[in-house]
Amino acid sequence: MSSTFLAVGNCGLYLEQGDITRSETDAVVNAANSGLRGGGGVDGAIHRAGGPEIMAECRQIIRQIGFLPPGQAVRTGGGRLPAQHVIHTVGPVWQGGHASEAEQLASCYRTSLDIARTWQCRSVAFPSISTGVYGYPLAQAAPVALRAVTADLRRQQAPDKVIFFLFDDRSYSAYAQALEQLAAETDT
Ligand code: AR6
Repeated sequence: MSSTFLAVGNCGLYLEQGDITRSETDAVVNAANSGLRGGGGVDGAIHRAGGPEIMAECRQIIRQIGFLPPGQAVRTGGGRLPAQHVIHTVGPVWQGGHASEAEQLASCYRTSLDIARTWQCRSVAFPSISTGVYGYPLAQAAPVALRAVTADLRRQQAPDKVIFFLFDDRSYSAYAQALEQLAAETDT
């Protein structure tokens, strides 16, 4: 287990390798689909670990809003997860990079952090949104994700702690490299 850290004002951004369902942050973010139907990857893991209450709330939300567009986010309770809140966001499906994928991906992180602040979360865990089933290349997604979060933390100075839970070595390395690059730019 290795970890990496960047201070952003009074807030801290951390990279950890591991399973987000074990995160003890106030909120965890789910890489969902527009129907909030559950699925594979991190979405499947969150629903399995959190139990049926989360899906029941998702169904209720979809009855109200129809579908959740890419870049947007909604909140449910955490069910049996250690986290009290799950923030479900829909990443873009990679289509080659010219279909506003980067803007939509950045928006996932910003809108999720907005919701976390609304619920007074002091700590939030993110997965690497869109880089699994949705096919967003890791080397391109990592800097978009880290820049979106650091810019937002710099403006808002909350939540205190944001952790990226990277599931595998490849994801962890891509984010560690992107964070190093960002830290170097911030220093200069
Ligand atoms: N903890 C942290 N990260 C995880 C975990 C976990 N337990 N499990 C997988 N990952 P994906 P997407 C990583 O496919 O690309 C679903 O079916 C995974 O290794 O979960 O946004 C939804 O229902 C990868 O690095 O999300 C949607 O239909 C990252 O999480 C669709 O997939 C994201 O991979 C969303 O696709």
